[in-house]
Amino acid sequence: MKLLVIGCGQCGGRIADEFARLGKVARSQRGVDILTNILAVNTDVADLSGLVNIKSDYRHRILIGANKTGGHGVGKLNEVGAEIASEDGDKVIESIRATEKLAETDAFLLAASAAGGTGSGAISVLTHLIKERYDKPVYNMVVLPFQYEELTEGRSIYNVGTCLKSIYLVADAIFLVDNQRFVRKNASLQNNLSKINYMAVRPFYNLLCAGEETVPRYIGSKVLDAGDIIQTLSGWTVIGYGKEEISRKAGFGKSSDFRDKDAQTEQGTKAMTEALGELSLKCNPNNARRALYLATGPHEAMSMDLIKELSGALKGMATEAIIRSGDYPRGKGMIDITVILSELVNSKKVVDYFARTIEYIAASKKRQGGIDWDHRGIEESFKDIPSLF
Ligand SMILES: Nc1nc2c(ncn2[C@@H]2O[C@H](COP(=O)(O)OP(=O)(O)OP(=O)(O)O)[C@@H](O)[C@H]2O)c(=O)[nH]1
Ligand SMILES: [Mg+2]
Repeated sequence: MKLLVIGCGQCGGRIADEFARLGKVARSQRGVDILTNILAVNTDVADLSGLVNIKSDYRHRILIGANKTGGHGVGKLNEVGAEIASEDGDKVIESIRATEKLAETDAFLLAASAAGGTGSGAISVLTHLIKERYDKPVYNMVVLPFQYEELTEGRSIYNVGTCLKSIYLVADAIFLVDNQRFVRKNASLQNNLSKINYMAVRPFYNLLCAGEETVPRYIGSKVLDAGDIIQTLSGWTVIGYGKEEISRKAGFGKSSDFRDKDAQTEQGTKAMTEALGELSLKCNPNNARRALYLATGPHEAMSMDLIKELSGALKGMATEAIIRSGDYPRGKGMIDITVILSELVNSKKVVDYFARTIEYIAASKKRQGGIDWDHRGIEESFKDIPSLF
């Protein structure tokens, strides 16, 4: 599957940069192209300059709203980010049009943080703009803030609420990535951020490569291609990745001893358990209506027994989901699993953001006097969360 990735704001730009790095790895290590283009859009010159892997010309690093912000960002006001994106959105469309391999793009992926200003405001506007012009799925990847940010800045909750509402109205699917899930103690924030970006993007590597292979020995017995992924992705979505080394005990599939086969399937299910434990946002798999997994490992390890076992394990967790799956015979000494849970019907985290945004709006309106906010239902109040486009 080939993506055209667009990063919005600082966080989104860095995530797009990580995709660009992964794209280079795919090309050099596997000889496949998984991206048709990578763009970064920002109101901030310094953020754009800090990127490493995205081409540095103005068509790939797109500065918007320079006349309004002087190139210094929008200072967390996501409605300003949205306004600038709609004024300058044609710059992004121009860059998309200039993409040499645009026709090969299977889907767009736009990334941003929900709590900031530029990315949080721009992502829904740009998604809408792209959807109006191209008949391809447009996915979003949205990063949720750290707990300390929520506690210290009321405004960030409001940004998250308005961003989530707006993207839900336009994007075909939204990958949720929770910063707080990835916090590792004893590391500086900057290191954490790069690590989080790596961990958020890493699960896409095999997923995107699998369907692009042309060498017969790397083509699975059940290929997971763009069609399967597009069929799976809908609404709120999470992604996870797990890996397990194939121990000597399990051999490398060459042994016909039944105990070795057994050990291999056991390692496969361990990797599946890890992937489900490391989802980009904590959620109950029973809330997913669609799911997908890809098993990657040495040719000999990709047995029907393994696939049967893995499907059973996922079905046992995501009981309400239609499950798609594939195998990808590539790599050595390791079985790794990528899992996607999609069309989540109930995410506590998302519902909480909406509720807190409504509280935030109610509190600020109450301060201004007027409406009896204490006696309004959630349905009625939901309408009061402004949409950004
Ligand atoms: N995972 C991850 N989160 C980030 C990164 N950079 C910023 N964030 C998070 O993103 C939020 C802040 O949003 P930014 O992306 O910096 O904001 P922006 O879109 O550039 O908007 P303005 O700077 O306000 O114009 C906070 O919740 C940060 O924790 C990053 O590289 N990775
Ligand atoms: Mg910024």
